[in-house]
Amino acid sequence: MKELLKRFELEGDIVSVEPYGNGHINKTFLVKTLQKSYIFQFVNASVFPDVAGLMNNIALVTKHLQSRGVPTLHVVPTKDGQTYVNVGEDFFRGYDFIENSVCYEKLPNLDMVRKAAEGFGQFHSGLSDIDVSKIVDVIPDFHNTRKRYEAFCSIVLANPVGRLSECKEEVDFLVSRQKDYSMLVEALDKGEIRASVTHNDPKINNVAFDKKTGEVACVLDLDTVMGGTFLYDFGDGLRSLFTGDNEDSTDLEKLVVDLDIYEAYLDGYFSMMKDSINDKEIELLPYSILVIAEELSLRFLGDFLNGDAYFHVDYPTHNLVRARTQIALAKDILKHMDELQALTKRIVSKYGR
Ligand code: ADP
Ligand code: GN1
Ligand code: MG
Repeated sequence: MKELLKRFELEGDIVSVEPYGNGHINKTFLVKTLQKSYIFQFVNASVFPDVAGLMNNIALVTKHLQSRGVPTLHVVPTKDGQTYVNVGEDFFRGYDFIENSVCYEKLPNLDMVRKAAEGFGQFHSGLSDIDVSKIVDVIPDFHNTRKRYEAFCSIVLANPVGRLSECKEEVDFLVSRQKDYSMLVEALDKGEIRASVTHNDPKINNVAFDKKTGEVACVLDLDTVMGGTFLYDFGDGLRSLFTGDNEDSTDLEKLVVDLDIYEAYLDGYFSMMKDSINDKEIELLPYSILVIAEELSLRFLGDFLNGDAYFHVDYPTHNLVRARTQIALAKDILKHMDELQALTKRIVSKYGR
């Protein structure tokens, strides 16, 4: 790793390199020199084959956000002016560490929930006038839930590693919810909801907070930024807040929809985006959490059935456990849907909608 790091423009001599964070795709390291800290990552090229397109997206997005006064990541250039180096099949790139920042798996209070939502609102409004035609689809159909379902069905039918018998009940549930999978995709195709440049992986641990002030320092993890609907981001932010630090837990009783978190998140997001959300989008806000929880269930269970080819796993049933968590959450969202809808109406009416 020290040899690789020598190829980047770093300030000062390296004093330490240690593993950092707990993402499911990249391998992340905190690199410290005498002067500064950096985040370096091996990015999985089988997940992100178009490295040049991905890094170009990040360059465009960070430049655009800076020009709009929105704090964002800074890529560390290599000594020959590139944004990454190839390492075997994968690639390696770095960012300045956001100084005095901290990321949470679970937010300590509702005020920070609201702030995280404002941060995503600011991120979306900062990107609202970026030239979409220049942004590459790094993972085509990443949030096309209908296509995710088709891929899932193919894996179920093929049962390539013989695990189907371990998850019949979960498969039946996901098949029974088929009508949900077209909800957002169809509205987007029909133009009922707007297409825009979105984050696509807005888990709560992808928001850096300032350690001292508790304010949002910046939105991280920009690999999946591409065209879509903000509704998948809205739903995924809440999904990750509801699962909290339990995405890998077997304690499904803890997985409940928290209406206070929903209220704080929606209020924070709406306060930033109230003038650019249409009526159909408002109607779909609570459903977006259901759809993303189901989509992620399809992805985790599909990966389990496919022999864990995509997500990093620590033990053989890890993806099954993750799928069960998302299914439990989807069921709880269904149970609370009327309350979520009523709450949505109440909150948006505060803003004259
Ligand atoms: P992954 O795609 O694997 O989730 P991330 O880019 O989200 O990778 O990085 C993993 C973790 O590293 C984040 O959750 C965050 O805690 C930390 N991190 C990433 N980039 C930075 C940065 N520039 N400054 C501070 N912390 C960071
Ligand atoms: C992955 O890399 P990470 O952990 O931020 C995944 C997301 C999932 C998430 C579930 C590129 O995100 O789509 O929602 O796991 N990222 C990719 O925890 O597939
Ligand atoms: Mg991340």
